[in-house]
Amino acid sequence: MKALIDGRWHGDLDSDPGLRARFDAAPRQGFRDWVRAGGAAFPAAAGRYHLYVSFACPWANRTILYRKLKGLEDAISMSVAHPSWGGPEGWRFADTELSTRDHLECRDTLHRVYTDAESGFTGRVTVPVLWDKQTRTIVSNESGDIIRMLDREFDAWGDASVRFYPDRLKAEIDALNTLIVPDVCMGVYKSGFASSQENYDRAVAALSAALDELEARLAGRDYLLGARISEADWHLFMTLVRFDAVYHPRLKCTYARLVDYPNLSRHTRRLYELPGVAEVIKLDHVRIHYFDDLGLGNPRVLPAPPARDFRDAA
Ligand SMILES: N[C@@H](CCC(=O)N[C@@H](CS)C(=O)NCC(=O)O)C(=O)O
Repeated sequence: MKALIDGRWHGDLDSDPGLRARFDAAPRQGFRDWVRAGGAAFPAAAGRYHLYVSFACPWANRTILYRKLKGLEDAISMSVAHPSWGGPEGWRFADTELSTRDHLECRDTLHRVYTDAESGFTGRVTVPVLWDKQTRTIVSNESGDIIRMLDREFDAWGDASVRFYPDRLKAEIDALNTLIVPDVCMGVYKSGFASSQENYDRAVAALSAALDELEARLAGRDYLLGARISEADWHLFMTLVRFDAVYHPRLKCTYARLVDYPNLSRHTRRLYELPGVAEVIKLDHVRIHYFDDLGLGNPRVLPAPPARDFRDAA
């Protein structure tokens, strides 16, 4: 694990059990402020906010996607970290084919962005980050909050007709998210990072039960709510578009592949083909990231066998 403790960067916490214990005991810090149209602390504005992202990360990728679909590329600037996170510095910025420099302050690592915002920060250094150029701080490092800000707070500069979390559908979307986020979006990580066979078996069972339920729900429907695309579709999409490339082979989600689910495959393809979407999905970044050193220290956890065996009819 890599993290900041009291503002000091540690590129390999697990090599020092004392430090790791200190980190585990420390209260977690994070940034959960909110940009609001007409707000006082962080008012929505064009040119004021900046995203630090990685195309490899599904959470950051959602913010990149919303920025694109809401037409906010001119209003909110963006720097892209290199997909290879496994080195001693974690997320890094540089002008390369796969990354950009930090356009704002030429910092070469994301951990410097965090300590510039909070010099004594303790916590993991994650993408995405929404940075406020005016107060030189991080507004939020929680993608679920950031996409909702982009969805409605920047309408003066973006496409107000695009809305993925409308008031009248919030309850239905929240109910779907309650299944999709913990069992699918997080489920692939719970599977891949499980440190015991028991935890792995539980994660992979919950994941496949959720996928079966969503497959059934999508029978005869274009999107999870019917004809209208919502936030829940994008949560699901960001995981499924990576599924066969990395989650199946690398995070031991081996029970079935996306292509084994006709409705989920159709749903993923339908979203992928919408204008603007394919441009922000970069499977080369995704593959580099997930086959990099992610600290998957569980070689003894045995992946599930495929659900479909050779006796199944073709
Ligand atoms: N709560 C965060 C989680 C983001 C997250 O886990 N990002 C991963 C990449 S997929 C990361 O930056 N991990 C680095 C680390 O944990 O040290 C969000 O949804 O925004």
